[in-house]
Amino acid sequence: MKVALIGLLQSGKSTILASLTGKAIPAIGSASIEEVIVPVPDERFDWLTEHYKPKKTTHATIDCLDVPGFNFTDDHGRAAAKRLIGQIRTVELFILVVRAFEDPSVPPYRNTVDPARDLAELQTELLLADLELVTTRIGNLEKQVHKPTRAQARDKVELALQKKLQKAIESEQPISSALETHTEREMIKSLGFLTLMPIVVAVNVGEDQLNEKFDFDDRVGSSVPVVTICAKLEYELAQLDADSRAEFMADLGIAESAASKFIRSCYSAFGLISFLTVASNELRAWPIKKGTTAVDAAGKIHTDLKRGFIRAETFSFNELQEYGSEKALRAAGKIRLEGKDYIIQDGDIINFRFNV
Ligand SMILES: Nc1nc2c(ncn2[C@@H]2O[C@H](COP(=O)(O)OP(=O)(O)OP(=O)(O)O)[C@@H](O)[C@H]2O)c(=O)[nH]1
Ligand SMILES: [Mg+2]
Repeated sequence: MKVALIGLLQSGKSTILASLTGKAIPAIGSASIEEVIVPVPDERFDWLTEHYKPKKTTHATIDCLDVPGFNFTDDHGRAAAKRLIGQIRTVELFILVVRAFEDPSVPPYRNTVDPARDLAELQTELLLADLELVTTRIGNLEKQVHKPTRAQARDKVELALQKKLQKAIESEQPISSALETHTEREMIKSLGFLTLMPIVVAVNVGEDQLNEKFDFDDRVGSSVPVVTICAKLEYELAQLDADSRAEFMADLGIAESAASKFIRSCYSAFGLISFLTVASNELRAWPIKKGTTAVDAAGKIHTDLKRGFIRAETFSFNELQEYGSEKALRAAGKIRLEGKDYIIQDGDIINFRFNV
């Protein structure tokens, strides 16, 4: 999965990413997009590592783009933002990072800290970028539909659709709200509309705001996950060794780091689950879309596994924990031999049998 962290200047995007990787924060004011690979936290891993003692463990990862902050307050900033926005149209999820923390040493965007206003500005800019795209497309299609080409009928349908999308944007609605059918979605998929992208809102709060609730329903609708995160604190936590971190978190009354909550919310916003494999001394988590069949899941690992698929030897992590060992599971008849069309469940541990 590829996601982009976007936001206004200095909202804490790079610090959030550094807290997810444990690596250093890159210098402030970078002008180019950096790619950061973030491992997906999975509490099952610790138990499984203890149980199987594999030589190697490989977490599922999320490919995150750290996009330099947008500054829409002047022409130079707008031009830079436009260029950056052009480079993130192909990701699959946007994380909108807005600043709520007060800190006199970090000058706020437009001179005041106001997450709701910043979120509104970001969304308006995304809508404007889409409006530009839609308008250009309508211009082209209007010329094209008069030509008796093979695509004429299709062009007419698309033109009507684009006009509908234009209306939606003009009333400040995202493109996603105006699409009614799968066919419509397919028709415009390749254009890379920004407001078609699923989003997660990350509010970067101060240490004294950890329990504050932020309600942006009137802006983003209630289906958009909103997570609060104190990037600075999370970054400091990430620098500690595991024991001190656990102690520190217990002191603060935190059950799960906000960073890991944050990653999980991206995972679910994107409809992803993980299945696990234990083979050749490697424990590995594989991210797949909910609803993926066994044969397609096998294909994620290797095309040979898909081609020569015989059966998926499957049990769930929870059952393994309950019964204590694979041997006990086998004795209890809990190891299933699933066929090609079996729908993989989150936490399935799978050994693919194949023959090529
Ligand atoms: N007090 C406080 N400062 C923070 C927090 N998060 C980030 N900062 C500070 O804010 C400044 C900007 O943080 P970055 O993570 O570089 O923000 P950014 O969004 O990546 O910035 P640009 O890429 O330049 O837009 C740095 O000086 C951080 O130390 C926070 O939660 N609390
Ligand atoms: Mg940055």
